[in-house]
Amino acid sequence: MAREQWGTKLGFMLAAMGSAVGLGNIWRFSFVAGENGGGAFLLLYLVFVFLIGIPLLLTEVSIGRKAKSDVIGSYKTLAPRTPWFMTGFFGVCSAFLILSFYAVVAGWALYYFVNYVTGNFFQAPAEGGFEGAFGGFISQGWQPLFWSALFMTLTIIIVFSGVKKGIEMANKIFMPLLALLLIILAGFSLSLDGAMEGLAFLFQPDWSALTQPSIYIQALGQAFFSLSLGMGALLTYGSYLSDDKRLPSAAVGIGLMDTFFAVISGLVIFPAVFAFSIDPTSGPPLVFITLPSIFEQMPLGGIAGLLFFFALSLAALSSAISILEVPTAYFMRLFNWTRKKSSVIVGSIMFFLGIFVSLGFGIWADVTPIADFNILDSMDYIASNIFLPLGGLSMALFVGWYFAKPTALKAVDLKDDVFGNVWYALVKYLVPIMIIVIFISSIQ
Ligand code: VAL
Repeated sequence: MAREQWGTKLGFMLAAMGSAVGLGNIWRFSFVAGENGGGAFLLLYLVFVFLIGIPLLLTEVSIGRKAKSDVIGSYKTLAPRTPWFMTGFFGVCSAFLILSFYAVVAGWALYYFVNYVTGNFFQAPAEGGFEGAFGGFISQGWQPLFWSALFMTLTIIIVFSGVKKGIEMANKIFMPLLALLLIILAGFSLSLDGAMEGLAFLFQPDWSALTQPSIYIQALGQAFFSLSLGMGALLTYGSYLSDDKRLPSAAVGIGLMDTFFAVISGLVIFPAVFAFSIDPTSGPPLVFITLPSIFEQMPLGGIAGLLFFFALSLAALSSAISILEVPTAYFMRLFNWTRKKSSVIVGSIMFFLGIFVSLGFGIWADVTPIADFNILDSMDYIASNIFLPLGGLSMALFVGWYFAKPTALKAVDLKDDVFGNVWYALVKYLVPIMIIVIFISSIQ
């Protein structure tokens, strides 16, 4: 069977941006930044995106394009009879962990969307406000599971239809819509009383936060998560790309777009967080409490909320399909399964794992696998802060040290000039050193 391919480079770009821009930029970025001091976190995050993220993004896509195989098969093709294929296992494991909780949170977004359709959330519930409404919803057994199942079903259907067309099209419309809505929301949020405090929180780094080792690993994990890096999604998407498409501009474009969405969501969330006296360290529920409070105050806020949660659900969907694609492609090759069989089995396993995540907000709220982290936070920590960076480290070592320099440069479409040499030096030396240092210091 001929390997599937993207129609055009634009198609690939849109799919890769669709993968990158998702709950990570809005939901995860806000609460991780909120928990890690705001400004100092943002600064570190930006440094990591540019020095580590974008160079590795280019690297990851190029490995897939060169090998034309799944995340494990690619390393086996490029480095036969060596242990480099283990790099791919980090990707597959991360994909399983991440989509399991991602689908739960995306289910929350769907639930919010529907509550805006019915008008339920136009106004805060008299008792407990949005905080109470959200807490009440996620702590139930069946309700959140239903929404998560619905989201996972949609994801599976798109992946097994093999139609990137549909999602390419949807992204073309909804990414600009999401961007537009975020810009309007940021404008509104900034006009609230007390907004300046939020701006200061986000843009005036409290330098003392930098003495905390955990902020480095958190910022690194966020850069990987948000760029869809190290989970094999970009590698797998790259494998559907023909050799004549140039990569460097695509990688920079994807990285910049993703960063734009993160910064603009910061501008929406933090002014409002301070204006409504919400605790910035509220963790994963943060945006689900803050956003409805903004919409409630805004003229035509109900409509804005409806559009926003619709666009957010779609952004989550275009990210989720890229994660599901990773093990789906791997099992298709490994067991000779059809696309349909592979995606249904993998997706169902992930949904099953997600049940634990969801119940971690209800009857298993006191289950804390790591430190005082609940089930979602624990899975997220292992995947985002450990597996993704380790996969990235291994990938950098592979291209920097296993490949000869001309091979590495050719793989990413760079020449032996300034750009080529900067990229090469980053991937060969700086990226591995930075990741190792951050790891060691975070363990201490
Ligand atoms: N990068 C996406 C996001 O930020 C997913 C694939 C993790 O939501």
